[in-house]
Amino acid sequence: MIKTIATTPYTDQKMGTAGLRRKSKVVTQPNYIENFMQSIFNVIGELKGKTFVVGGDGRYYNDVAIQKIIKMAAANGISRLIIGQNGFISTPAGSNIILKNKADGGFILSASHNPGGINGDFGIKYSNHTGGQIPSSISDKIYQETLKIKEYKICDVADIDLSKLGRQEVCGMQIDVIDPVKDYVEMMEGIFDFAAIKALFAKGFTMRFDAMNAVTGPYALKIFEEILGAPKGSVVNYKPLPDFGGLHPDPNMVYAKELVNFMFSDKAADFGAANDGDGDRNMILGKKFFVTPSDSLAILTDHFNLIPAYKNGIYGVAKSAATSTAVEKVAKAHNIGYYEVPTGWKYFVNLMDSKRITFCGEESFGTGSSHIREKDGIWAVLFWLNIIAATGKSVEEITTEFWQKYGRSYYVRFDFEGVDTEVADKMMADLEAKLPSLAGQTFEGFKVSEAGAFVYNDPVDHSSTKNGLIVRFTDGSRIVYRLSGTGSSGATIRVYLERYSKDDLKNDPLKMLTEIFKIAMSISEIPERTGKHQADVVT
Ligand code: G16
Repeated sequence: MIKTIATTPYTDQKMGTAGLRRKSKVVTQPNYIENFMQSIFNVIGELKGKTFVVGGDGRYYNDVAIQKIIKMAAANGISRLIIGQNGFISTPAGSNIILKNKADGGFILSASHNPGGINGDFGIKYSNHTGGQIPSSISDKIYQETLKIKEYKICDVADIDLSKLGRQEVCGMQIDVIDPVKDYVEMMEGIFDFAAIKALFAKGFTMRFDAMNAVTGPYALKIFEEILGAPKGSVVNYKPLPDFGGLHPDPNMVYAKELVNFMFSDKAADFGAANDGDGDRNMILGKKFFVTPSDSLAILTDHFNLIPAYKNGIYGVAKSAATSTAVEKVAKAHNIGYYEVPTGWKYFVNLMDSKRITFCGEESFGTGSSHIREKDGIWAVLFWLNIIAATGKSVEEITTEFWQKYGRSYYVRFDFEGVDTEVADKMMADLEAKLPSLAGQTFEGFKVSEAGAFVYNDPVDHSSTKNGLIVRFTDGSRIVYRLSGTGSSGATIRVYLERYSKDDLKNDPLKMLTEIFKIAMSISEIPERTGKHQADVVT
């Protein structure tokens, strides 16, 4: 039943910040998935005896791609697949399943926060035995393989029924269809004080969790409503849909509009949160109050001792370079390790495995800990609920007290989308060449202390990665420029701005960053080069 099929390479199968992400219409071309998967299998080499986890966020084409992966895995000699019921597994739950079962890796079919559907995006995140996504050294090898692929192997059988839990066999390979929620819930119960959070809801505390018609709906219903007793109706948009019901499942102030409007209305709940398509991103809101992801990481870290799993101490904390420096001050105060890495959760994996860090987070609405090797949306929400339960304070009070203690890092990200790739690359190259000469110069009253490329030297595997450009000012303000690695067409230029204030705590971030924004535009020449005088998305 095993067939070898001839194929020709696609030249666009290079992975980005987190796996392969392309338009659905690209991925559905003949042999596109087959070429990519066979290239991965070829690079892994010996597959006999190996176990992989397979699932996805339920977006369009997940069902078709999962069947292809099962049949190819069997034909290539993989011994066992662990698959989420009906093909569903969130990214954080997938990482846990890999670690718990000591699997050799896994495939989560998702384009994360990108829209789904035939006109949306599709993607594949590939993790190894660490439970985290593969390092660039491996994804580079896979890309090289995709350029010379000539054939793939597939088992010629009917589609496999993934609706029933339990064991079955396909072409000599064992398949275990599992409940994707159960292990994840157990893990969360082992980390947080569920009794305290339950008592909080019993006292009348209200929340709204927006699953954005994506994968976290079943997880959130089970945890927040069923187990913790949040009022029925607290979890909204909980049914995963192939096109996310037309939503753009990116939990930020722009795309989680429905939740934001509710939380900024007079009917607001005490607490609001949203997750993205595959459940690894989170947004935290209080009543008429937004917590930036950078502040959220710093606040969670500052309160580690309130959480049962962390109360005996944490190793350290890491953030991506583009994330604000708020957490650096917390790390100093608690005298714990502090690391700055390139954008991409995979860069945290070595730090977690070597016990250098326990927490990590990014400006892109990602927070997590070493309980798994991916960021974890529901974990972040439970962490906040646990802090609220333990302190009896609101989201706004917790955040304001944090600013009073450490000062406030005003932070805003500006995205310039759909830029011509050549224009964006040239802009970054020219800027990199120009930056060192800016040191010592003053713009709009801000003096540049140093400027140049961000280079990360991994302390564990000693690899070196260049990611983005940073301009630092003498007062602690910063501008970071990067090209996004998660888009599916064209280039997105991200400009991240930060300004620190010790005592001006209740100002408007955009107002505080007016001058820095002007400087960022003038030194990069983004308006002149792209024709865009305003960012497409501001978060
Ligand atoms: C992925 C990565 C994150 C990264 C984000 C944005 O998240 O795992 O580490 O911060 O992309 O990357 P970029 O700025 O290159 O678009 P996700 O949630 O999309 O998998």
